[in-house]
Amino acid sequence: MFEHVPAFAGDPILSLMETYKADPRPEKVNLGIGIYSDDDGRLPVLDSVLAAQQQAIAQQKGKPYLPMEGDAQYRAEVLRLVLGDGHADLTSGRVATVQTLGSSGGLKLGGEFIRRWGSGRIDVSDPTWENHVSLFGDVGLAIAAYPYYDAATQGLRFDNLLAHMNTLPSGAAVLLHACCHNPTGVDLTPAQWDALIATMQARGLLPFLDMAYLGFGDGLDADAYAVRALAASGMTFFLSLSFSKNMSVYGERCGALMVFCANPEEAGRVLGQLKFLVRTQYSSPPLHGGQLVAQVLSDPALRAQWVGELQAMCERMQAMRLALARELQAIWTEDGTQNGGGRSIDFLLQQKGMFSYTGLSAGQADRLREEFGIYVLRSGRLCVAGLTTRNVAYVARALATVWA
Ligand code: PLP
Ligand code: TYF
Repeated sequence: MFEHVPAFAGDPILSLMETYKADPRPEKVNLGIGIYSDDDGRLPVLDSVLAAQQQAIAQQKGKPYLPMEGDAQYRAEVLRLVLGDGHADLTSGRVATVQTLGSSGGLKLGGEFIRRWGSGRIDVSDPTWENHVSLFGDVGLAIAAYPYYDAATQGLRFDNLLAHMNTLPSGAAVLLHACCHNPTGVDLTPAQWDALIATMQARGLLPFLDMAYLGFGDGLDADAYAVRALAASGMTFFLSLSFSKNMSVYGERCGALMVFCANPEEAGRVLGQLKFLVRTQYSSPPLHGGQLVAQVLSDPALRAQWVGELQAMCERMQAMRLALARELQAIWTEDGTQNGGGRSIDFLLQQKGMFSYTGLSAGQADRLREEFGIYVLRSGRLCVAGLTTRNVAYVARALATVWA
């Protein structure tokens, strides 16, 4: 019956993870997938999340279905997190919020809404997270790329980006990474966000923010700059949020889709259509993870504990960026090539979030994997959160070798 079904080629990132798992070499290092591990190479359960879990078990209230749109407290808390206490849009009623299965779920739901009720087109950054293209393409949106990363300067092609916005038809959606751009780690400055928002507003575009790394850049408030600036502009926009990384709850599938509408009446209709999409796909989100997130965010003591743990994760990633840069410098000093023959590693310290976009070619990434058991994406994306005090010197040595 299914002779005609083609084989799935596999997701490039998840397939690399499988290859890593099957690799028998004890010295192997996983810098492919975007997962934070501690200095012992383990995936942490945050103490704040564990405390919330213990409370949830102690107060066991049964396992009812959640509403289609998710838990009310969870939805209120995610909005308070991204907007900050006291923000007018916490009570304006113009935001339609749905608890989703991670940001992946929020992107898919938002993408489907845009196909049905929006322009049917979305532009994504060049480059972007590979799954943006698969996911929006599968929904049936027309996808194009806007200029973003400049390999020559390891910075942003901001003028080209703005110029591209001015070519888009009114209503076109634009996927933007709210902070800690995946894969490049190159973000807009607040002034650039302001200019971009003004351009998108003048053009009548629909911004769609993807926020998978809130708190992994410059802190919770600074990382929310784009959301708050868009909210202040009064524009209609989408925001898909993830707690996978910043609460280390990957498999719990905790996210949210927020649609900032023109007014409460419109938000009510948008929420209704989102609920229809949810009802016809999975009916309601899972209970457990969202309970933990809502508890951490609403209990002041747990929230403070979480903020501290988030900061510690950031400090560890920063320390690993620095350690890798120092190890490379030491190797290059020792072999007399001075900066690896003019190769700048400033990017290691400048790029934000979990990833470093190294400039490694696909062939060099293959060599790292084959010769050293070091797994990075073939785009050259390296997850700094997989570096540890134990493996960083080994990784530096391997990088220097494939770069030589
Ligand atoms: N968006 C971006 C840019 C990501 O990097 C990721 C995860 O790596 C996601 C969305 C999806 O994360 P999740 O579905 O776990 O929330
Ligand atoms: O490393 C990345 O960019 C992601 C990670 O269900 C990921 O692709 C893996 C599984 C998943 C969501 C995101």
